[in-house]
Amino acid sequence: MDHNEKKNDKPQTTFDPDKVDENSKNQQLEAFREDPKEQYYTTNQGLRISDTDNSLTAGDRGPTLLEDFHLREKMTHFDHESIPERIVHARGSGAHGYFQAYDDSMKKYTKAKFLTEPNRRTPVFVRFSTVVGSRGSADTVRDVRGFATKFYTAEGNYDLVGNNMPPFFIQDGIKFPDLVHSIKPEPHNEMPQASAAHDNFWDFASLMPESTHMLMWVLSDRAIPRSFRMMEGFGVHTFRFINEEGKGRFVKLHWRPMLGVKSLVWDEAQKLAGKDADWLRRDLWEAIEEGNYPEFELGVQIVEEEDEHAFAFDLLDPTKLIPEELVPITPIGKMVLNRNPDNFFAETEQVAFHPGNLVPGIDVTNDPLLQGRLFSYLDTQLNRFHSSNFVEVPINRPVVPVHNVNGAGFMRHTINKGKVNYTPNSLGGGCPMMAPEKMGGYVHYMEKVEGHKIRKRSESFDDHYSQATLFWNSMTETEKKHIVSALHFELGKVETLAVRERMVHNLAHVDLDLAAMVAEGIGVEVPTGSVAEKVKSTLASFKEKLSSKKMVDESPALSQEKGKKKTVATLKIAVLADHGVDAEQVMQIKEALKAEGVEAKIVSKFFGKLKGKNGNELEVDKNHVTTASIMFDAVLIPAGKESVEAMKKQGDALHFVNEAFKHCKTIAALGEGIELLQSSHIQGVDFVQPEASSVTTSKGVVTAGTGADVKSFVSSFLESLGEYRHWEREEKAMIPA
Ligand code: HDD
Repeated sequence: MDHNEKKNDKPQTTFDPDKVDENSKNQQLEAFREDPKEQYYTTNQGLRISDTDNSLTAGDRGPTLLEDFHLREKMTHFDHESIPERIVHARGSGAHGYFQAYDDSMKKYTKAKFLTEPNRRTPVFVRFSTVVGSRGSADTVRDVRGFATKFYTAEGNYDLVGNNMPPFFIQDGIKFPDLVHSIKPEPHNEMPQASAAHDNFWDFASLMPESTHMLMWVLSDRAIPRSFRMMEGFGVHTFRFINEEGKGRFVKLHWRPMLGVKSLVWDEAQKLAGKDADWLRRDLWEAIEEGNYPEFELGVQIVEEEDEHAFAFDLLDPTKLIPEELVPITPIGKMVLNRNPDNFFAETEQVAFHPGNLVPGIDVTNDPLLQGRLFSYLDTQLNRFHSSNFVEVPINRPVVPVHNVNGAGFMRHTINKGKVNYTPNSLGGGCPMMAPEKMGGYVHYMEKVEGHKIRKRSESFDDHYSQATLFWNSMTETEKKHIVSALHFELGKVETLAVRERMVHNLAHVDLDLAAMVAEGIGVEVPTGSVAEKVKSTLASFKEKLSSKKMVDESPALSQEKGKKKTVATLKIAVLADHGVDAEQVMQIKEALKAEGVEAKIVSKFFGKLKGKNGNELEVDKNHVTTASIMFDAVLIPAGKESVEAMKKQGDALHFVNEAFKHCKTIAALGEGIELLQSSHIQGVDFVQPEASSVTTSKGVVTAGTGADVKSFVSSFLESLGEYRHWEREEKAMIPA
C-alpha cells in the first residue's frame, strides 16, 4: 500500500487525455477493419483458397471427406454466427458521431470534462431501438424507443442509456422481469410479436397503477415516431452532478432533436410495418449517407439538494418527470451523428451499454429502478457474449488505455505484460496504481445513508395518477383523441373483460372523461355514481396531502403539438407524374425545395423517363408498386394535362392522394394537377381552381393557378409542410385510408 501512495502523485502514463478528439474512436476502429478489395480469399488462418464452391470428395460422385479443413471451418463459423439477441431492445440501429459542449458553464455543476470543454469533440456511438420486438421485427410498432449513447470520453466511457419518453412503467428494478414477461409475446404461443396489445400486458398494467403515467406516453403519438432523428431522448432517472468542490446536485438529462418531434399516424405506422419494416433504420441510414446528419441538443434540469423534497413527487421515483415549468431545461451541448457503422454485427449488435459506466462528475442516485439496472446490464452482456471480455470488442473499448489486473477469460485479447496480476504488489512496482481524485480517480459521491433493512416501497412513491392526469390535461384535443383511439385498439385486443374493466377503472383516476370515452369503445360500463365519487375523493385526498409541494396543473411542454417546431428539412415529397407532365415546373420546384433541405422524388406508374410537355424529360425515382404515400411526408401534383388525364385513370395515383389526405399530410396541386384532387375520393374540401396567378391554401391543401409564380407556390407549400399534419381533416376522413 505504501508503495502505491508514493507513486500516486507522479504523472503516471504516457497517454495524453487532451489528444482525445472527434476522430479518436474512428482511428481506433481502423486497426480492426477488414477490406477484401483486390485481396485473395483466405481461410481464417490466412491460407489462400482456390475453390470455395465444391467440397473435397472421394471421387466424382463420392462422399465428402472429413479432412476438408476449408469446408469444416466455413461451416463451423457459420453455425456459430448468431449470439442471443438482447432480452429487451433487441432491434436497434446505430450511428457514430460526436458531442460538443456549448461552453464551460456546466463547470459550476459537474467536473465531467466532456460536458465542460467547448473545444473538445467527444466521439459517441448511439443505438436507437424498439423495446419489445425481436431483432427482425418491424420498426414502426407502437412502443417505447431506446436512445442509448456511449460517450468515449478522455476519462473513460460514459453511457447515457435512455428512452424517448421521460417516465418509466415501474418504480423498482425487481419488477422489470415481470414487466418484460408481460409485454413480450405470450409464453405459450409466442404471440403477438412486438406489441403490447394482448391480455398479459394489460392484465399486468391494470394491476400496477404505478405504470399509468408511462402508459399515457406509450398511448400517445410519441410511441410512433416519424424518425429516430425526430424524437426526444430522456435519461429518465434523476442522476447526480458533482463539481470540483465535491458539491452534488440532482440532474435530469434530455436529448432534443434539432428537427423537432414528429410522429406517424397509427394507420401509417401499421402499414409501414408491412411495406417497409426497416422504415426507421433506413431513414437513419439514408439521412447520414446523404449528409443530413441527425443532431440532438443535450439539456439538463438541475435541482439543488436542499430542494430534494420540495416537489409533489419524489425525485427518486422514475415514474415521474420534473415539469419544465418548475425547472427549466438548460441546453449545454450538441450531438451530431455523422457516420454509419461499417458492420452491423460488429458495431450495432455488439455494442454493450451500462448505466453504471460513469465518469468523474456524474453519479447515480438511490432511484430503486436505476439501482436494479446497475446490476442487470453487466449481467445481460455475459448472456450475450459468454465472457466478461466483451469490453475488448472494438466498439466497446474506451479510447483511453485500460490497465487493471482483470486478466484471462474466454476470448481475452489484451496481452498483459509482466508476472504480476494482483494488487497490492511490490514486484510490479505497485502498478497499476490507484489514482487519487486529483489525478482523475473516480470517487463515489459521499451521500449519507442510514436505515433499517426493509422490503417496502417508500410512501413518497404512492401517488400514481397526478402526473398521468398532468399529461392528459396538457394534451391538445387531437392528441387526446389519439390516446383514446390507441386505448380502443390496445384494450380492444384484450379478450378478458375483467382486465378491460380494471384498466378503465385505473383510467378513471386519470380523468373521468377519458375513462368514459375508452369504456364506450371496449364494451365496459362507464364508471359513474359511487365509483366515480370514490375515485374523486381518493384523488382529492392526494392533492390535499401534496398541496404545499411544487407542482403544476398543466405543462404545455409535454404536448408534442403545442411545442411543435415547424422544421421542414429532410422531409420527403412525392411528385406524382406521368408523360406530359410540366417537367420544367417540376425542376424549378425541386430546386427551390432542395434549397430548404426538402427532397422531392418523382413517383409514377413505371420506372424510366417521362416525356415532359415541352419535350424535357424527367427520370422516375419510384414506381407505384414499390412505394406508397406512407413513405412520404407530403404529395405534390404538378401541371400537365396529359399527365393528369393518365393519372385520373390510375387507381394507385388516386389512392396515393386519398391516403395522404386522410393521414393529414400537406397536398399541393398546380394547374391541371388540381383535377386529380377533384377526381380522388377526398371529402370535405372543395378544390377550386384558383385564379390563374394565385395560390390558395385550405386545410393543408395548397392549389396554384396555371400562371402562379413558382416562388410563391413553394413558400405556401413550405408553410403548410411546416405544420406537418393538418388535424382539422381527421374529422372529415369518415372512411379510413
Ligand atoms: Fe434497460 C437494454 C433503456 C430499465 C435491463 N435498456 C436497454 C436499452 C435501452 C434501455 C435504451 C438498449 C441498449 C442498447 O441499445 O444496447 N432500460 C432503459 C431505460 C430504463 C430501463 C431508459 C428505465 C429508466 N432496463 C431497465 C431495468 C432493467 C433493464 C429496470 C433491469 C433491472 N435493459 C436491461 C437489460 C438490457 C437493457 C436487460 C437488454 C440488453 C442490454 O441491457 O444490453 O439489461
